Amino acid sequence: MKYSLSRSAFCRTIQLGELEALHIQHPRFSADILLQGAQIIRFAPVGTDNWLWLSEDASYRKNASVRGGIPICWPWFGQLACNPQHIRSQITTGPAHGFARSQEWTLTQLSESAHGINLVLTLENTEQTHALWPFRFRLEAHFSLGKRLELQLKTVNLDNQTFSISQALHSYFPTQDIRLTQIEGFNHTGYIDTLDHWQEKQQNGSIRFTGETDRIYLTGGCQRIRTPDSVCEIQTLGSNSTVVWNPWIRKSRQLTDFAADAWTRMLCIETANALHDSLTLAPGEEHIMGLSLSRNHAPD
Ligand code: TA6
Repeated sequence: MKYSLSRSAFCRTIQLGELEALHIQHPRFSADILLQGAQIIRFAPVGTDNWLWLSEDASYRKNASVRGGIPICWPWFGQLACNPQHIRSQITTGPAHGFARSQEWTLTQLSESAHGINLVLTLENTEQTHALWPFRFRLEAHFSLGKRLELQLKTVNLDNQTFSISQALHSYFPTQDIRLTQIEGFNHTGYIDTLDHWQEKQQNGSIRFTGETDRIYLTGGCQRIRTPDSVCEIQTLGSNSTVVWNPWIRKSRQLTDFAADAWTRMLCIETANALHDSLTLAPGEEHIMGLSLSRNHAPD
């Protein structure tokens, strides 16, 4: 059931290129969430810049993910062929990162207060999705925006058969310089290096970037992005795998809507259920994977 914005104090719909977005102007923050893919592309508490990175070359087209913010990768993460057998075996082919990010979601809940806003965007199976992935499902993106950015993605199996998924909240973060950025929270954690024959390796200390980086860390929990001028903390829920990605110079040239030097100003830390951490849901079963972002200024 579509929620009407007619009585909303802080939310209205706007048009960005071919796409419709929820534009939120709250006394404490502003935000923009695309209805396509339930993709939040901007969250800026008063007095701060966007906590999320959004490509300056981003285009807003139907059926194409927008470069930045938090794309929702579902019902598989990455290339289908790189997924575990029980996920690959459900269908023959499909787009990288699944189809949820290119579907039109519906605003189904909204509550507003002086402290912030809670809203839910929902996607249910359609003929189009069923042709791609033959299962009945409900997907709910629960946003809780205020002092923090909280996003919880709930998958519900509405079918009479079991299905398996992998998924990720493909969060893009800004930095003044990736070469002066480090990620804490993965010390002594194993990771799969997708750029080195998917070998398992061990992380020692903080993650630093000296080249193209595309790793699946075998843990969730509390992570910290330390950039030259801020510290962003990510608290995850229902996730035991995290993708860390920066395309660096060469890969950047292969990316859509991505300036040649944009790699210096962004990184992705993606809360996931991937590989060993993928999920199998029985009929009626549900799973919630989520993140909570908070941010403060780096100590001088
Ligand atoms: O999450 C990392 C990754 O899988 C990279 O390998 C790269 O493909 C990136 O996602 C971007 O994918 P996209 O389809 O959004 O261009």
